[in-house]
Amino acid sequence: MSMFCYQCQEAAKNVGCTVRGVCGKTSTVANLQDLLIYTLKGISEIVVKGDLSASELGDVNNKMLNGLFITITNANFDEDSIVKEIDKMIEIRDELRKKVGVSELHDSATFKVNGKEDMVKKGENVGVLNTENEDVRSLRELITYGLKGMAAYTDHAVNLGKSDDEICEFMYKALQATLDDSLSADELVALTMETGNFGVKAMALLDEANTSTYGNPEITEVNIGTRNNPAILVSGHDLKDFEQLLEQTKDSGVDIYTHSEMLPANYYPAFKKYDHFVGNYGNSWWKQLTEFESFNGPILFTTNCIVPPRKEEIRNRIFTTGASGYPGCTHIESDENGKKDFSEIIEMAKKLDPPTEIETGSIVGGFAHNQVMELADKVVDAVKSGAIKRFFVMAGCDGRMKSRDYYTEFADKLPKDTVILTAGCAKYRYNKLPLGDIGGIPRVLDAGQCNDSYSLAVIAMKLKEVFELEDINELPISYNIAWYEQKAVIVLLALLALGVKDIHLGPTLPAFLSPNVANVLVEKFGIAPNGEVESDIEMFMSEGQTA
Ligand code: SF4
Ligand code: SF3
Repeated sequence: MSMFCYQCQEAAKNVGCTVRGVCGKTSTVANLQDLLIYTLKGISEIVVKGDLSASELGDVNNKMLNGLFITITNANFDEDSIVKEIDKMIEIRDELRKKVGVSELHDSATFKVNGKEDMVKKGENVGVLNTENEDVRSLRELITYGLKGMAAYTDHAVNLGKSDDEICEFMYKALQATLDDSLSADELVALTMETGNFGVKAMALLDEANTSTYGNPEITEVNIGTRNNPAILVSGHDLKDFEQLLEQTKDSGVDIYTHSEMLPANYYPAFKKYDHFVGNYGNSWWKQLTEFESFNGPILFTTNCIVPPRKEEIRNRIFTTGASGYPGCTHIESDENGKKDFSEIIEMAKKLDPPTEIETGSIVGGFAHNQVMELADKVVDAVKSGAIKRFFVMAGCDGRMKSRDYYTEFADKLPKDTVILTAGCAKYRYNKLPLGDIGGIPRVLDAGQCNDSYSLAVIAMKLKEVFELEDINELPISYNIAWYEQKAVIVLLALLALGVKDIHLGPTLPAFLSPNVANVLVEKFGIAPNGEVESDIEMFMSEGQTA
């Protein structure tokens, strides 16, 4: 076995990738990522034992967030940039160690490596399987993956000037705890729940950062056709990068389109003012190789999900920034003030053909919490009159496996008096189906990116208030969530922390849940895998009560 990774839903045989990732990650990248995480755990031990506060750590917090983000599925495949990151983190770690002068530290806080090969070897010995007890391993990884998701959300907020020391301090504490052999399984379960609580805080922080900077998302008809100008396609999740590119392409004759998880940028008032922002091109992340081919112009990845581009011609048109990276693609760094110079992409776009149209028409979105609350009276009336019988939260991720057809079929076969609440790229499984509306309320309400799943929790909490219910689980809302990468893990933990029960999770339960840990989630929270479409719909429709 040259690597072991089971952090995403597409882990080989739903056990783990051991030779090369199904995602395309090489064993070298996997081992380097394991070492990067290990180094961050070492830093965390020094921070915790040295009693350092996040405020005195300053930029180290941001580097810790970025380091975690780099290891999220499909974010960064670039060995050299991960090596650089490890070197940087070891330097920070050693400086902190000198500063606090604590002794008796874990190997992660003191190990030395010399060059890439040495790093890979070390990484092979400090990864997931280094924890022998499968339940402890499962809980440690569940927490670590939750922290990766939390880091992504916090990192986006930081890019918009919002941070929260409490979140970072918790992250150091939790990272350190995953190497602490004295903790019992019960203590790790408690820490998992605390991770969910901080997940809610991180998502609220990002929501505040996005809406205070760009306004509240509003109902928007998004064009999915094309125009006849050269253009740049923007993928990933970072709105600050998107804004900078829009500004730099103003009056350049180059159009801008969103791809995959950047689609919700279309819903923000601040971006609507740009005439050269045309709409969305294409679908979910896993269809990118064919869609990039027909797009013709350059593509900017602001974060995950990258699919390894096999053709050199496409690789040459891909640019990465932030935590994302791919070998052979140009990476754009920011200056010390967070400014990025996108002129190379813009110049390339001018020389290339306009996009080839692959679809025409529009899709509707922009139903984040503020917009839904503006429609609250209509929604509440529809529930009271029985026009809406049940809501289905179908947020989360999409993936390339055939088993995900379940979600298309599920959405299609749901009774016509139900409404889907969604966020994340899971929506591409059904957002172009003609599902109609209920008295003017579309049957698919898209709140935005996976990063905006917080909106769905806010909507549920507000509805609970309006219907004067004691418990969020009394609402006529069912949760049928699709997961793929680690941001979905923090969304799940956040929902559990908010008291949501009976979440169905698919298309498979995570490989990193040991049978005992899965049992805890089943018994305490009613988590269940999905089954067959018809029987699942029947079961959901018969459960609970309408308000
Ligand atoms: Fe496998 Fe997923 Fe890990 Fe990639 S991220 S190596 S597909 S488990
Ligand atoms: Fe999608 Fe990668 Fe998770 Fe942001 S783009 S939801 S999978």
